[in-house]
Amino acid sequence: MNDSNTEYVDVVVVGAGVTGLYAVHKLRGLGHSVRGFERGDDVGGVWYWNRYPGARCDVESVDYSYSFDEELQQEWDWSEKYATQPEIVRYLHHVADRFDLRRSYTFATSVTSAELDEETLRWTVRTDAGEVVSARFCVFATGCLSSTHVPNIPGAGEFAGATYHTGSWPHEGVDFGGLRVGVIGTGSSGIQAVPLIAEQAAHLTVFQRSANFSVPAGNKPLDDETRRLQKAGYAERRRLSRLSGGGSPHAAHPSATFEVSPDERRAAFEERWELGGVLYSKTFPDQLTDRAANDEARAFWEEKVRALVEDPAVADLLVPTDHPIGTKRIVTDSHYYETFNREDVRLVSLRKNAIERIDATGIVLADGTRVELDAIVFATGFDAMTGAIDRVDVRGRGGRRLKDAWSGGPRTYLGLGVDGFPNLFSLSGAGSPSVMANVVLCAEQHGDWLGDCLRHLDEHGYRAIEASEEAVDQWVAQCRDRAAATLFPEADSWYLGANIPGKPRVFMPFIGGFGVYGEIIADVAASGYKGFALIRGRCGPPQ
Ligand code: NA7
Repeated sequence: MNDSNTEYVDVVVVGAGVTGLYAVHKLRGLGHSVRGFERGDDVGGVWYWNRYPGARCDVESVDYSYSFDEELQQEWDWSEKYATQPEIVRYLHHVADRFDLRRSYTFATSVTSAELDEETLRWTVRTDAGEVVSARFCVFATGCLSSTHVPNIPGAGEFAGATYHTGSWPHEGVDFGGLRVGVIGTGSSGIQAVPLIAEQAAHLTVFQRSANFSVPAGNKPLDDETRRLQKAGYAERRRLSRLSGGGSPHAAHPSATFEVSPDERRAAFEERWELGGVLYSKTFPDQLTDRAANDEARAFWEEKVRALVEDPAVADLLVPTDHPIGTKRIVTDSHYYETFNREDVRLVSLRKNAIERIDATGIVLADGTRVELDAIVFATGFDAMTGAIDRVDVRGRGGRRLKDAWSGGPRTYLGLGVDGFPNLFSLSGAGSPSVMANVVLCAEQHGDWLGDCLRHLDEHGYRAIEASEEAVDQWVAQCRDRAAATLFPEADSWYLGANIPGKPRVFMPFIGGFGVYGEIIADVAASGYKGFALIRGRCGPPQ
């Protein structure tokens, strides 16, 4: 029955980040009616929320930009090698304006539930604003790092000062001038924020549970000539990126670590160090699979970092001992290590002296030391990959909740489909390479695949597509086995859900590389969508 309060569309897209925006553009361009919902009051996704000082992308700006439109690619000028959060938001606003994407979205509105009607195989999507939309396809582009994690520290509610989480930073900004600030967490967010907060605050205490590997970005302004060359070389740059492991044009050294002489090895590490940041994880192809090779990379890193830190005792604390280099994403920093040479910055290792509680005036450590604070910044990360989708009450066949289906870890086929949830797609999420690659190209890869898939369904008279249980089992096993062949499982990372107490320890991303993954999903499409059941019958809204 046609309910007058219900809007009927072909596709609902949840999320207006990099991935959702492209999906809306692509599917609209193919003639589908699309309704988008976004929790924030404008486009941007992760870049809308993560406005902390120092927030910056760790993929070079020339690569962290859409490739689908040559004019867009040529007209946009990035000002720095690594773009800041405000510049990325400006870029996404530009994209939204240029392709008139906002008209498809309702902002400041969260999707609360999505329920399958098993008879029509349509999805009824409800929002916190009371809207009800019936969609043939329900597409989650909810991001991998959008559900913030605040640890449960006793007494946190008693703190009289201000508290912030890097992942939901006040839009009006924060003035730390004259304040005693504590930052808890030394992942990407903490490491990026610390140097800037140190510049502002009267005193900064950094509370580090695990030391992290970070490599200076080597960030710099881009001049006109560099931009001209980058734009002229875009076609080749994108070609190489699409073949690559990480969605950028950089390839590892052609030889394995110990196939080259010590001098050559050192020169290769030096070159990668100069390239900057996360790219250091791929100097040699065996760096993340062979422990001895990894140790070589780690030793070079340690030498570099110890040279930046004046106090050897502080350097000792900053050198990770609990995981191989690169098995947590290497952070891309600007002056992080040098910040610990400041008189007004102190590093507290929580491994040596844990946080016992927070009270009205600060943080009390296990040895009884009290750190008096005016503000606490939680840089404590996210319920990654599954947190955002878990917030929505998604019910598939037999009323089964997605959350229950995923209670042992996310289960997808290709990161795209889920058995028991026909016509539901997850883009750039669990089971895909997005968190290990350049998410902008991942967004295009998934958006294009989805567009082709929907066209295939329509052209062949199918109303629905549903991953088989067997294909899902095999994909989950493939993601697990590919990770098991590397050093990644040795780190307690968010890739494994290890940062969230009680979360099942399952390796969630596809680690085989962006290019390899692209071949796999293209092959599935070319085969007529093997691993999926294609379901015949009438589609479109009920009469
Ligand atoms: P991350 O990388 O998950 O980092 C979170 C940090 O917070 C990390 O240092 C954690 O230590 C620390 N943490 C988490 N819980 C606690 C508690 N209970 N006590 C003390 N410290 C804690 O999140 P980010 O936001 O920095 O970065 C996320 C991604 O964004 C990053 O990987 C890039 O891809 C971009 P731990 O290491 O768990 O011991």
